[in-house]
Amino acid sequence: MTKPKVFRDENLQNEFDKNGFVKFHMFSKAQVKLLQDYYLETQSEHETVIGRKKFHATNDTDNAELIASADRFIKKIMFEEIDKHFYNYKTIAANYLLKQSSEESDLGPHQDLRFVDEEKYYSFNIWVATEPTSKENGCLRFLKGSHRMHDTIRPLPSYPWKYESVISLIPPYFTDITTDIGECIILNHACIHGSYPNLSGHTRIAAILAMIPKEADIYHYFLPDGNPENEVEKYAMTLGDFISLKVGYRPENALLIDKFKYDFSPINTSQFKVWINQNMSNEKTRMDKRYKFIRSRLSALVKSIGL
Ligand SMILES: O=C(O)CCC(=O)C(=O)O
Repeated sequence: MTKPKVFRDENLQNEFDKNGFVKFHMFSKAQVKLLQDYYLETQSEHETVIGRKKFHATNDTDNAELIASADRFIKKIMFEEIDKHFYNYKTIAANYLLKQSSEESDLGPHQDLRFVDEEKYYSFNIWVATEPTSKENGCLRFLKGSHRMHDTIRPLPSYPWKYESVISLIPPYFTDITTDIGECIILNHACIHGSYPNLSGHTRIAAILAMIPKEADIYHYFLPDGNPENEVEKYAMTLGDFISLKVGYRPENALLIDKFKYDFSPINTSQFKVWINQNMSNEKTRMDKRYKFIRSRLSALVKSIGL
């Protein structure tokens, strides 16, 4: 089934549909500076969580006033540009994402929460950093096309992740996406992605805005703890419900519209390898060549020292 389009530029839409992410220039230096200044003004309120998290978001603070005000500010700046690039969309919530300079700020392979019926729609983030990003300060990395691998429900507060069983096999197939000032990455929440640890010596700041196609309904999936049958609760959400949502708790005022048992069984290694072979021939060839190169260098080294 064809999913509704949201990009005005057909090439960007096609790349996003194929890979699960796309990068392009969207913001001016002045807009990026405003996003940075707002963060710096609210830094101490954001950093109340850094004792326990080196990668953190505005939402993690549980400070309803800060969450609402950051949401308004990021949207104000992003709305100056969004309609030039997108149509037929609606927005969910905006947040800052902060990577403290620490080995512990690494973000391993994951998918984001699910907000819509993904058989018909998709949800995505506009992600923009306030400085150029690279491997050194924690740029994003993607498993190209992985949003099309399997249907997955990704509820809160936690769930058995379908790809946990193959998580260590994923990073070699990641594609790193660096960005310049003003470039944004549009990422499908179902695409497997991660980011490097930030080792730059200062905090990497990014702002995100979550969006969905206009006709999609917004849901929140909740998997209560101590629930061996994995019965998922599905809530119809308003934007206000998201702003007041406390991580780990049911939404307070949203309507429960469905309860269903879901099969969270993990993918196995051979299924993953089949998918990689079918979908990532370029990356696989690159890895095979690298492996052969390293093997030949090692054997030359062994010969040269007469072992
Ligand atoms: O900002 C990052 O380093 C990671 C972003 C991310 O995982 C996300 O937006 O879902």
